[in-house]
Formats: sequence, structure tokens, C-alpha cells
Amino acid sequence: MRGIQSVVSLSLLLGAWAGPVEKNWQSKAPRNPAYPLDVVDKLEESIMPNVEAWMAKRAGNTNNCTLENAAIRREWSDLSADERKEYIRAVLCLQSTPAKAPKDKVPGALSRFDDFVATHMTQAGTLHSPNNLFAAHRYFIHVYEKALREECGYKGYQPYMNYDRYVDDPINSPMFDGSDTSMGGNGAKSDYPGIAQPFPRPYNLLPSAGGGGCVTEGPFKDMVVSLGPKSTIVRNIPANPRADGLGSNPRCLRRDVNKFSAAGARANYTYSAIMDNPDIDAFYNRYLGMPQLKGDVHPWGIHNAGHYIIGGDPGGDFYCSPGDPAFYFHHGMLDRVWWIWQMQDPENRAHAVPGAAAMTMPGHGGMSSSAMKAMFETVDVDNNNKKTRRADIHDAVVDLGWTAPGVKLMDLNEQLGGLGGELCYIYV
Ligand SMILES: *[C@@H]1O[C@H](CO)[C@@H](O)[C@H](O)[C@H]1NC(C)=O
Ligand SMILES: *[C@@H]1O[C@H](CO)[C@@H](O)[C@H](O)[C@H]1NC(C)=O
Ligand SMILES: [Cu+2]
Repeated sequence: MRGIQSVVSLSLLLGAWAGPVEKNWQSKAPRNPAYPLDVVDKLEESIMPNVEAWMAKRAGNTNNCTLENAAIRREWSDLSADERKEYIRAVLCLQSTPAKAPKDKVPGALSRFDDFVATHMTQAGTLHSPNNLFAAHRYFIHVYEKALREECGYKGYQPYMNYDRYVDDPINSPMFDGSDTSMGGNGAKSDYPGIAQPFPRPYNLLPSAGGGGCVTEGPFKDMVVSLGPKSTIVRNIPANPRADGLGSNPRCLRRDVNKFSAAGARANYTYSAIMDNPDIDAFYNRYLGMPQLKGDVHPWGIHNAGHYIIGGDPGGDFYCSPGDPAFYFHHGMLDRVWWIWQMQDPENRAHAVPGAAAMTMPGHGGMSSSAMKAMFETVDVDNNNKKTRRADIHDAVVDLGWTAPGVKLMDLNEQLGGLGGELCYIYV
């Protein structure tokens, strides 16, 4: 007995001696050895001491959220095949669970999955004003993840897409190779025109990568897209029966898995956005690709670059983009990038909100920049399209209609402990 005990304590001692003790979150989130850590992954690892110090500083104020009990959001190809299938099952489940959105307002919502799409459409101003873009999307992903877990029995957390892993060949990547462990394949060849971009020639167009038609392979090949289109540029899609795009318009999922777009989301872009922009507005603008960096030949900004890795319909539609299930992987990555940026200097950055010098999100999906700007003039819009001008940022409410209760914008900044502890997750 005694002998065994001392062997155990000796090996513990040796373990501690032999090198850094593996942290709880690392052992719970193994990485896929096929993908060596990129510069952003390394940056993420390097923030953990800051995160620990920030948690210690906020002790008693993190609503019982700790690094030990925090959820872990992982990269898609770090998940095992079974874990990916389980995630896919949950998304398909959400797509076959009845909608909660009122039928008179959103006759086109076929499922709980569509409730989120409809919310992104009706709350577009709230979700995309400079004040709200980061925080409201953090909340949006959180409530989607919650629906997967609580309504569809999913035990994991929302995965993200590290674009850099797939830049060279997104079509054959674990995200989009069309296998049963992917998020569905590319779209068929079509007359997809590419996507206009707010940059001088020749960067004013993100060219088609050859797809744009219906997705024919993988778990979402039979998916029915119903809401929209509202701002898409994809040709030959029937118009929605309602001007607001909320009517029923059943059609296939269309994609143009696009390596040109992906090139604007290489890790060096993400790294530079985080490290070269200590100011929140500069970071925000860079994230949106504005203004174009001198000589940059992939100037889309990681936000648009990530969206147009799939583009298509509804993925390329400003309003309806969450109708492609890959949306949540992309915005998960963006949320991760925001967190890594925040944790460079939590004291000054954790509660910084873009605004004063933030540029308006460039028009996309066929929308002009002036139309975008008009949408953001009054920032809080409820489900009945009632607009409230906001005086103080601390009063700002993010209202996600029938998908989630309205919450204070400033309660969404702390990923570890925000919303009374409801937000409690890290990225690995
Ligand atoms: C934190 O945990 C303690 C002990 O379980 C509990 O009494 C308290 O209500 C919790 N606080 C919050 C904000 O959840
Ligand atoms: C990232 O690297 C690519 C080459 O792989 C280069 O063209 C681009 O300018 C770099 N971008 C930044 C922001 O460093
Ligand atoms: Cu959005």
C-alpha cells in the first residue's frame, strides 16, 4: 500500500518536473496532428496566462465560470469522426423541429433552424451595427449552440472553422469534401457570377471558383432552404413571395466553395488583424478589410473572406447567411479572433466596443454601402420593426426575437462569465 502510494507520488512529482503540466483544457481538446499549429493557434495558446490572470482578477465576479468548468469550442477537423457526425445529427434535428417564429410574421420558417435565419433577417440592423457586430453574433452563436444542446440532445459545443487549414484546397477539406463527416460539399457548376467587392479593380470582384449550384453531396444535400433570398446575387433563384424575404420559397442549398475568398483569411491576415490593431475601431475595420492594405491582393477582410468561402444561397446573402449551416463555424472563428484580440490586454480591451471610428460594413450580397449605413442609423430594432435610438451603450439591448431573450450588449463582452455565467467557454 505504502509502496504504491510513494510510486504514485513520485511519478506525479516527476511529471511536474519533466515539463509543463498539461492544462485541463488541453487534455480535453486534442488537436488533429494533420494540422500543425498556425500563428493564430500559437497566439491563442500564448494568451492563456493572460486569461488566467484576468479570471483571477475578476474572482467572485465571473458568476462561477472557471477555466476548469468552461466549455471548449474546437476546430472541426480536431473533432473525431463520431463527434462530427453527432454535431451533424443535431443540426439535422434542429432542421426538423417545428419553428417557434409566429406563422403570420414568418410563414417561410420551416424549422427551429429557420428561426435563427429569420432572426438574422429581421434583426439585421441590430446584429450588424458597429456597436453590435461582435457581441450580437457572440450571443447569436451561443443561443444556436444552446438550441442544439437543449432541443436536440447535442453534448458537445459549437465547432469553429480555422480557415487557414483549408485555404489551399477548401473543396477537398474536412469541412466541405462532401463526405458524411463534412458540413456538405461544394455546389454544382453554374453561372455563378462571383461576388462584387468594395475595392478598386481588379479587386472589385471575388470570382466564382466554379460552383454556385445545388449542393449534391454530404449531409445537407437534401436540405430545404425556404427563407429568402433577400440580397443574394445568385442567378436563377425564384424570388421570395414576400418583399421582406420571410415567405416560403423552398429550394436547394447552393454553394461556391471558393479558394480565392479563403486566401483572404490565411492565418497571417488574422494574425495581423489582431496584433497590428490595438485600437478597437482599427481592429474592427481591418476585420472588415477596410481600408484596403497597400498592395494587398486578397483584400476582402477576414469577415467577408470567411463568408464567401461558401458564398452561394443563402450563404452569400447578407440577411439570410445563417441559412447555410457553415455560417456558425465562420462566425465561431470570428468570435475566437475577437477573444484572442481582447485577451492581449483584457484590462483595456475586454469591454471595448467598436463605434466612434468604425467604418460601415461594406455593402455585400448586392447591397450598397449607403443602404447598409441607413440600416444602422437607428440601432435597436425589435421584432415588430420598432426602432429605438440608443443614448448610452450601457442601455443597449441585443434582442434576438423568438430565438432568445433580449440581453444587455455590455453583458456579452466577457466570454468567460458574461450573461450571469451563461457564457462560459474557451476556444482551443
Ligand atoms: C455560484 O455557486 C454557488 C455555490 O454553488 C451558488 O451558491 C451561487 O448561487 C452561484 N452563483 C451564481 C451567480 O451562479
Ligand atoms: C499574407 O500572406 C500572403 C502570401 O501567402 C500575402 O500575399 C499577403 O499579403 C499576406 N497578408 C498579410 C496581411 O500579411
Ligand atoms: Cu450576421
